[in-house]
Amino acid sequence: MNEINQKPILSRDYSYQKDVNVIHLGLGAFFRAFTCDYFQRMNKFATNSIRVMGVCLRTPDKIRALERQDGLFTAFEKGAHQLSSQVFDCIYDLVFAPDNPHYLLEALARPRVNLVTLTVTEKAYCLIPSSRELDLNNPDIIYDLKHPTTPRSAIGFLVYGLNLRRQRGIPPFTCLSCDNLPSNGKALSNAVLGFANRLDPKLGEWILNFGAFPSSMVDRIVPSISNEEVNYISTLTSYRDMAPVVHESYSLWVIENQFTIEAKFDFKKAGVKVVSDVGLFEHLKLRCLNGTHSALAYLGFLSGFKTVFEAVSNPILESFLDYLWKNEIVPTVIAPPDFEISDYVQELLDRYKNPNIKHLTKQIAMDGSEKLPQRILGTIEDNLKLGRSIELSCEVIGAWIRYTRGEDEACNKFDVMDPKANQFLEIHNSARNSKELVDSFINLEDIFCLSLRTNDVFKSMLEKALARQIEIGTLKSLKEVIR
Ligand code: CS2
Repeated sequence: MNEINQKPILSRDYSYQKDVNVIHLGLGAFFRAFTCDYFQRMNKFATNSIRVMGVCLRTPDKIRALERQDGLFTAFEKGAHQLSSQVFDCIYDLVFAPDNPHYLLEALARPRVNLVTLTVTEKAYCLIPSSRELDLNNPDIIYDLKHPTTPRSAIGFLVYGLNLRRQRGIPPFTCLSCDNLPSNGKALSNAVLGFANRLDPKLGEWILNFGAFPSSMVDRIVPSISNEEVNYISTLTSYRDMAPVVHESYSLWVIENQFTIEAKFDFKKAGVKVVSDVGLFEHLKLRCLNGTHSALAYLGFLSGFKTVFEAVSNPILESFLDYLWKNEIVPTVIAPPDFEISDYVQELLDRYKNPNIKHLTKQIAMDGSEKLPQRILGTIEDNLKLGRSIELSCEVIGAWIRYTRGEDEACNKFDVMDPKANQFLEIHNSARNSKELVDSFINLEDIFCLSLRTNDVFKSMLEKALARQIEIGTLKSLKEVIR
């Protein structure tokens, strides 16, 4: 056994209570590095005011790791020039839902639990991306409608938990989405109400009348941690942590002031902006940050850059990003009150250039079919309506189409991580040229809304970008459009 494995693991030095008041679905790195950071700050003001039950719905690894260390974990903040760490202790109970769905459903029905937060990623909302309605053909939704005691999806658990509360005369909890979806509160209520109404329209009405689904904008770059980093962290600490997270220094959380009366947490004290309308913040962040993140992911990955830092260090990609922001993205967003967009964009570039954050382009490239509508396609739609340029955005969509083939420019093959990966492969196998590829892709109704599917300018611009990238390669193609 090496020295690291012999180290003690993290543990609490007292016997702690598992009487949680917040349930969080999705124990990924983002929740632990972002949401937990705010919960920790809140707990500094009122001791243990937030006690979280952490839930995983798909894989048990994180639960097992955190169970061994009593829910504690280390958060490493990596600024461009400094490092600091903290042990977070706001998670008090842990559940792998498939192991014990009954325990989770009963927890959701506990009167003390009045807030449920979610970081489950876009696809777990089971919505049709272009219409944002519940996808009744989604296999998990089909299954969950038939299995009230053993649901699989976040939506199924929320609705059956709410149903128990209604039957027992307990008011609903607030459902707070922390995922990167536009109007994520609305998206979540669409999914929950869509499911509840199928089950029992009276339940749907009760949730609509008494429930709350605030939208929120979440912003912090949290790359997935590598084994080397986990080992490195162990060398810095006196213990072995099996679930540490790394994150940048920046963070911003804006939440719509729309909670059930029972959920009285003081988010403001922790530095959260609580506002009446989060729309402008979401729009700005999804387009300026996530839009360019996806741009760097596809364009960078195809060109052989493994991380955002490597990609943005390439002068062509950096200039491309600058033009993309200035010419196509920023003109489509409106600044929230007291917010300077140019400062945000400048700061974004600095954040991408943080050499200590190793954010893999392949991580961001995942699930493009779910991400692109809100990140890039909305920008294209808005610019088309006003007759403005869409040339640069089309380079991004062109790169995404090439990425979905599962081969980079150096002919390295990779697995495309996307719910529609098989469909993409079929298209690539049958299309004979870039025109046919574009035709088939933009006819994917779940991704491209009607106005884009039927827009000739978009189609021809995309064909041009794709054909040029295939012919001369990504970076040369970008050089042509930023001249
Ligand atoms: C990223 C986001 O993985 C991705 O798709 O674009 O997770 C991004 O890092 C965060 O939204 C930053 O706030």
